[in-house]
Amino acid sequence: MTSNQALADWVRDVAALTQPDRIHWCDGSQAEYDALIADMLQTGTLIELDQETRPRCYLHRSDPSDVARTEHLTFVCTPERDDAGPNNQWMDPTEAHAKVDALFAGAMRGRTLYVVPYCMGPLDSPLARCGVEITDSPYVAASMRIMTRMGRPALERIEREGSFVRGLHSLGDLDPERRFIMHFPQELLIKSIGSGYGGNALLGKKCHALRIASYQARQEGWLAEHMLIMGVEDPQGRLHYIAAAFPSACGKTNMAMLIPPVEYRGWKIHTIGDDIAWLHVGDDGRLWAINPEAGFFGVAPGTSRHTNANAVDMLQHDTIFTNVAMTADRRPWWEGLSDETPAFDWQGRPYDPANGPAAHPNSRFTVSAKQCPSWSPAAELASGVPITAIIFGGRRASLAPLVLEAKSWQHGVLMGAAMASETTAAATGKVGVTRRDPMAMQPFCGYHFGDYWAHWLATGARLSKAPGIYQVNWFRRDAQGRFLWPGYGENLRVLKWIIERCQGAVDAAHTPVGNLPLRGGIDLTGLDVSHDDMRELTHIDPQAWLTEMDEVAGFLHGFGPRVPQVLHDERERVSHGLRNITAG
Ligand code: SAT
Ligand code: MN
Repeated sequence: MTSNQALADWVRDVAALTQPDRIHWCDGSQAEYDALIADMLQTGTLIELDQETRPRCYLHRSDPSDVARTEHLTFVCTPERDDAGPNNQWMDPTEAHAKVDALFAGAMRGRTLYVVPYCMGPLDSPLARCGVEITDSPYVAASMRIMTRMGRPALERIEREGSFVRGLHSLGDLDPERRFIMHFPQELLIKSIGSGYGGNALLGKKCHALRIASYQARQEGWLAEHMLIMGVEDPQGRLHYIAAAFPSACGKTNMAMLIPPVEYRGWKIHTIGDDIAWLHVGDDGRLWAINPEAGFFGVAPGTSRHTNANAVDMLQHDTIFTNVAMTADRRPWWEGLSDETPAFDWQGRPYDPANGPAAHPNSRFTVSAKQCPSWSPAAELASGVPITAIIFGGRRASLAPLVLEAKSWQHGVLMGAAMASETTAAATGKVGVTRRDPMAMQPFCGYHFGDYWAHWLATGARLSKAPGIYQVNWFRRDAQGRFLWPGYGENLRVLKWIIERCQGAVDAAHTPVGNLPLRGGIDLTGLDVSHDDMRELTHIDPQAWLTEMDEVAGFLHGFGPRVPQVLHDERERVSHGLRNITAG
């Protein structure tokens, strides 16, 4: 099956523990994918959508208790508790292995064990890394073919290089009481049981490409981040690549494939990735990024011709939908798509508004990135793409302005560390609660945040041409709860300002919390945003920010002595400046 003895031994040992009926080594071929689909249609794991209008589109309905990431069941298991940090749930590795291995024992009886070799990043890229996921879920095996470079070529690279991240996954009995997502960074190992949901089960994604990779990246001198990557081409044909971090379900997919407003003729968006960026310091002193993924696992609700026409186009064929609703003629449907009324909700019940939304708020589509009309072949470049600007964003009804520019790399790291956002349906738990989510990595950083911020600072010090760092907020509301900014394609107006700032082409208003657009700095041509709203969006309230900075101080101190002093100093600089304003 493989010339890699470690892999062969591991598969043998796992099979001895889990007792599958069959073992299948995935080659990643179309025939294999078709067979997986046929099998799932037969067992009811997939439902066929209307093949006439939606060729090769299928619907998967997950267990109703298994619809989002379960952060409270996710652990980082390092020998030293402090290495996982207060930002992770920790379990002693020996205890964690014993606990999950007991659940894995016999878990695959009656099922097929799929060996899924995959590569995160272009197959020929030195920045890419390989992994092997063992799973008993054909839905996971098929989804991994969409989301990663899966199959033979990945196995060949593993056989050449010898190293790979191991991920063991079983649906188990889907009981939330027996669900664990365990990470063993030192062993480059993941064990996940009891969930078939994307972020818990497609182990190449959050488990490998963020939690394990962030740990590996620190050791090897790079960064694994929860960021989209997009190219913005201006009418002069100049291409500027942007990496932007937002928490789950805050619009990364929409932004990555943004459609320029009509006034922006000549501007073009090049989509590289919508969720994860691996960032490396290049020999030229610039920061270079690859998207380790090959597909999108995007949030369906709210996606429409108006908000994201590129996504609607790419979802017309060859897509697996999870937990969306269905119309009477078997087309996928979700809230915000159209004013039609669906026939069936996400659980397959006849649609009744009394049961809540028709599509689950965290319902998803899984689709190859190449199907996106704005997908860029630069996503396949072994070198990655050079980054002009880094953006941190959150969902905040108040306080945070539309855009803010960091004064330096250190200040930008503080900005990222201090990010806060309202929680979304992407994780189980209450929605709409504002929580700190540093660099949008709260659920995904595989080690202590104090060490992580120190690593960010050290990375910046190696960049002679560091990207500018910005903070954005598309979700600001007025006292009545109305959004002040239209968002979606109009966000290009903010990106234009950011690019102009990076080129030194426009001035800004300097404040202690960062630099803001001057009046007229954000182009509003053709846009229905009043000057009062724009002032509100590009203005900071020093008193409220002083309170915010006090909270940030407390938050940083909560991470103890591993937090770099530079961050405390930077925070004090901001607070001091704000005190001068409020006193004056
Ligand atoms: O479920 S995933 O973790 O893959 C998506 C997300 O929450 O960002
Ligand atoms: Mn994400």
